[in-house]
Amino acid sequence: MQTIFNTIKTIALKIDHAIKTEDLGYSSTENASGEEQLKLDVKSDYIVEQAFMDVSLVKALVSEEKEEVLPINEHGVYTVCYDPLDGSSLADVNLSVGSIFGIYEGEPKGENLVASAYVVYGPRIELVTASKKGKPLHYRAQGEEFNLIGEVSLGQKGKLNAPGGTQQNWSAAHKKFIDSLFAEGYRLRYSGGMVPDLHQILLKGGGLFSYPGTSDKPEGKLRQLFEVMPFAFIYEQAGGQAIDNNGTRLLELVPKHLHDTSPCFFGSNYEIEALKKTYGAKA
Ligand code: P6P
Repeated sequence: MQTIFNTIKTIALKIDHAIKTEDLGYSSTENASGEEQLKLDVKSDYIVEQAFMDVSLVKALVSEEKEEVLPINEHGVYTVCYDPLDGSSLADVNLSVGSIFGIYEGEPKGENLVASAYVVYGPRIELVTASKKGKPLHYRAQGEEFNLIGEVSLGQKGKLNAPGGTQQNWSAAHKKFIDSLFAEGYRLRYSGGMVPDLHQILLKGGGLFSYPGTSDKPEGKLRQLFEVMPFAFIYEQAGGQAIDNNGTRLLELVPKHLHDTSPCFFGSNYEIEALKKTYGAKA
């Protein structure tokens, strides 16, 4: 797996350079989810594809920016599902954005996720990697080197609340729950970038990130294979929980299509248990 993580480090440096130097305008194309692509989305996807092209362990790539699976090596072991530049539309207002990677052994589904990683492109480039052994590991780039900062561990209860989705389209139960956290003194921390928002909760000891099913997006907005499950893996390895609106572990999801989404809740144990209680089984 280290070969794959090292490839992600190379990718991170190249995408960071692209963010800092390339055109932030829109291309004339759309991704598989019908979202208009930035030139940066296309460039970042190309950087990832080229980097993994020569990694013999990789059987195939699944990108948020591509409709279909891209076969790489028929003798490979892992399918890498990735969002090359999540929250890319935030780049032109100079907010942090990120890349997300899920590494699956066999059919891409929750139970086959064996490792994941994400990169945050902010004031510094930061990387978090996770495998089935031990806590996630947090790295910070210094020039071309990624220095290990330490293990990532979620507290039992946090202070941060990152409520996603258009509030006027939340269910009454969801609004009641989110307001109850604020009434307990939680602080609002939501940038609209999944990667920095979840990174902040992980590093600041805990809290809740939620992107529920809403009246306009009943199945949520975030994609199972390359956004939801890679972070679910990291949150669980860090000692937290990650569930859907039925209270099911996100790592038990089996997507029917590559670009399926899911309502998702990531957090420390206290917040997730409170969520389950408030909603009963259906969150
Ligand atoms: P909303 C960015 O477009 C993204 O995919 C995630 O990074 C982020 O968490 C979410 O959408 C934000 O969506 O509807 O709250 O603006």
